[in-house]
Amino acid sequence: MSLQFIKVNTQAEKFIALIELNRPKELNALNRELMLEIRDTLRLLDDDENVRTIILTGGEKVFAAGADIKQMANATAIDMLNIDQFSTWDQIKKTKKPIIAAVSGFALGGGCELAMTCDMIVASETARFGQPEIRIGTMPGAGGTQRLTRAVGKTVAMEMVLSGRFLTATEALQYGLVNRVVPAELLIDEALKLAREIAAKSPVAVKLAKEAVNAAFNNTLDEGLLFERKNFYLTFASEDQKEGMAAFVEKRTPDFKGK
Ligand code: DAK
Repeated sequence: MSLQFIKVNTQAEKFIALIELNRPKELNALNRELMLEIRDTLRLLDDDENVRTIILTGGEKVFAAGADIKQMANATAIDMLNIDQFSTWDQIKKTKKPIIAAVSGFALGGGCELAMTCDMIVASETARFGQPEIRIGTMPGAGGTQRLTRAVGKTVAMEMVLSGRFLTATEALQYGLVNRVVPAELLIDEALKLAREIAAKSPVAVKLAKEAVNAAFNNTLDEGLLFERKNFYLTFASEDQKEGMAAFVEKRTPDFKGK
């Protein structure tokens, strides 16, 4: 697959794939073509048994400055409906393997939403998170009123969405939007460290556990607990569960195969 707006590296480290947004002059503005490249790449990586964890990153100055305003500026509501960009975003959400966003600089609008669609966020000290759509006469359209509110709570989300105020990395950490904040030069190392930790676990259990955590957002507690229980039972159908528990008993490191 030839890629124009992103770079993909599956060789940097065993079991880890790195996707880098690559539209630096436009501050990684998320045009439709870039989003399609992300969608298609994630589909491929999700099917690739040599990949267990995915890192999504941007540049040092900017993770992504949002959807491409120039591409959207003259669109009608019906254009937006027909283009149906949501199906592209839905594919990101459907990815079974964990995705870590490594964010440096601006993550704004669709950029913030893209980071929040990932499963975890490692941020550099320079990261800035915002939903500034209100400044250009619109509002978030890809989760900025929903995922952000669940992450940081109503009052902070309301301020960000209605005033366009950005959060610093420290604030994002304080409000629970990101997992950790590190110096910019350590961002990828830190994301790799987290990815490595996850990639060393059973890929079967990781997928089932990710699904169960996500179920907490869409279900009542009882439904979520039932979903969790079924996935827990399912791990006992895997060789990895036998290997993991045998390794514990034998006091050795488990060798998970994803079977
Ligand atoms: N789109 C297009 N071009 C952008 C851009 C963007 N979002 N952000 C920056 N650029 C371009 C600038 O126009 C400029 O291009 P040239 O003038 O050089 O041709 C170049 O990148 C450098 O930008 P600046 O000169 O502005 O750089 P500064 O360092 O001065 O400022 C900034 C950086 C990030 C603060 C500023 O560029 C900025 O405010 N950018 C816009 C941020 C923003 O409003 N983002 C929200 C966009 S709306 C949906 C999914 C998602 C969305 C909607 C629907 N569906 C699934 C349907 C999301 C919507 C949005 O994100």
